[in-house]
Amino acid sequence: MEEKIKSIEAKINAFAIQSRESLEQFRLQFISKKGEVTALFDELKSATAEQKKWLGKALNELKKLSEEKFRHGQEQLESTLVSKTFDGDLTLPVIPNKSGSQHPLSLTRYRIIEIFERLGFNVEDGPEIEDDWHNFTALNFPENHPAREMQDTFFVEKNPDVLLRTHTSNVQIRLMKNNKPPFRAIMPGRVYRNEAISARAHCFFHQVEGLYVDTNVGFADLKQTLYHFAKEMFGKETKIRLRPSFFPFTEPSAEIDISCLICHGKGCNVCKYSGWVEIAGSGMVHPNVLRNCGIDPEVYTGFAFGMGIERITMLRYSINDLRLFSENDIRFLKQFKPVM
Ligand code: 2NL
Repeated sequence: MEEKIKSIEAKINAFAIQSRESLEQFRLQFISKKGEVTALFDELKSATAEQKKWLGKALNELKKLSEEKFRHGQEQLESTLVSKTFDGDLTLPVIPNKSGSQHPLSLTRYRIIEIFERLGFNVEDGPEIEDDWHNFTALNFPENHPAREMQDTFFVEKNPDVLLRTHTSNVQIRLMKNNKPPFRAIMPGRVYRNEAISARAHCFFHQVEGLYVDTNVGFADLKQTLYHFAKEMFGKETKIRLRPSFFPFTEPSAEIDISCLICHGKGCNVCKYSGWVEIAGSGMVHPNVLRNCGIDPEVYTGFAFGMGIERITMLRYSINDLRLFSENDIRFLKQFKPVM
């Protein structure tokens, strides 16, 4: 055993690491699972307790020697590669620059912004920590509405209530309250709801809301704007369907469905065999909401809508689990467009 250690030590010291190939050769011969140093550790098992004392120490030193030689060789190779690259040999391959990629939710957000900017919508931003008035009261939520409950909303403080916004409508309220119409804007941002995490729900997600307030804005404007959006986002063959709905802040209200991109109406898993997929909620801004923001509903009307960025991204890239968006698994993230 002592002889073996000496001979391997000599081999390590004599080994010349001059290239990537010899570095790998060194690793295989000494350090890898089947390497000579590793093999000695296996032999250690059959040594007597007395032998183990000094053998263990000698082997650990040998191991350290091989690893240090490997690391040193690696550093030398890298620095010669760098100095060669800058020493005038322009034919050497470049050292690859690992760039990251854009998050799929960002890619979708950018695309949504692009579509609405071309229709003259501004992008607005606001706080994620909000008071009760901007998140609920101004939006015509009744005092006892279930969304206000502790089970549905994250509270930062109670009485007076401070909470994590449950939608980005608070931005529209601030916009309308502090400015004069007309308004044409979209509000992308993160929102929070007290829900158990699963493939279909998360305690935070992303939304884009939109608002158009002016004289003579009607339901036809809402319909045409969202039809245009659907065609730009999902392809010009896309059809839309409006279904009656209810929100405290709009009247009338409608859910917006698009024709299923996967089966084109034939029926599939994604559309639950209906041929239609819900992408947004919408409606004409409730006169109470306009009044709450100091806007005369006899003069001005408007439409508003809200959509989930996760949902649109899942449809766009056929992603079937919401948790992928927040796990930061590099194998998922690097499938999307690289950062330029
Ligand atoms: C949905 C529904 C919607 C709005 C959001 C809104 C905001 C103001 C006034 C009126 Cl300040 N409406 N926002 C309107 C209709 C629907 O979102 O299902 N979102 C995922």
